[in-house]
Amino acid sequence: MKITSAQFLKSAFQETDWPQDAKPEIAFLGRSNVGKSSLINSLLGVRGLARTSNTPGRTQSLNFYLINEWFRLVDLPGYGYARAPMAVKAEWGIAAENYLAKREHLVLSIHLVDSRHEPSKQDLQLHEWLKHNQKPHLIVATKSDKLSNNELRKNIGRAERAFNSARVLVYSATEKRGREDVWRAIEKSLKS
Ligand SMILES: Nc1nc2c(ncn2[C@@H]2O[C@H](COP(=O)(O)OP(=O)(O)OP(=O)(O)O)[C@@H](O)[C@H]2O)c(=O)[nH]1
Ligand SMILES: [Mg+2]
Repeated sequence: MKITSAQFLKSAFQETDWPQDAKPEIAFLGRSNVGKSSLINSLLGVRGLARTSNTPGRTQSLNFYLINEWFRLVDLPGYGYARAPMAVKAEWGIAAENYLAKREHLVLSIHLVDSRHEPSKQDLQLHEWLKHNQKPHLIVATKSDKLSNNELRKNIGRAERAFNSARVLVYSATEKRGREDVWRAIEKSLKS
């Protein structure tokens, strides 16, 4: 994919703020701090378009990015940040679930998991939900640069088993590893 334009459109805190036209959307989801915003930036080849931080739970709203005036990337709030207040936790969940359940022109959900850790209960639940609701999805294991080849192979195998043999794609935002694979999946979803 050749990126000719990439722009931040808006942060949506509620459904009425979602963009209204029917451009196709690709959503990025996964636990807080897993690397959603970093993956978006590395895909686009820009720094700082999607805000990243060392403070988990930074992305609390749905953030929409318009690419090539054609489709949108959507950075969803992360789940599973243990130290968030209950009310905030509930709100994150509702905003993201509502979007996933309702958005008609959502063509692909990219589910990020940390390559270093075993998939959490919430990771498995989300995967089951996507499958059950027949949402086209892709599992991507982030931060692969933090592991040795051996550890990586072991952990990817473990994740694939946990996700019932679904393919888990290896990614690193810092090394741009996996970038072509993710773009290929996005392009395919835009064509179908
Ligand atoms: N080494 C390495 N660090 C990464 C990678 N991806 C993300 N990080 C780091 O992980 C931290 C969290 O990344 P973010 O992209 O902000 O994560 P997020 O999922 O958007 O987090 P929330 O918005 O809080 O849900 C940052 O310090 C990133 O620099 C990667 O592929 N390799
Ligand atoms: Mg983020």
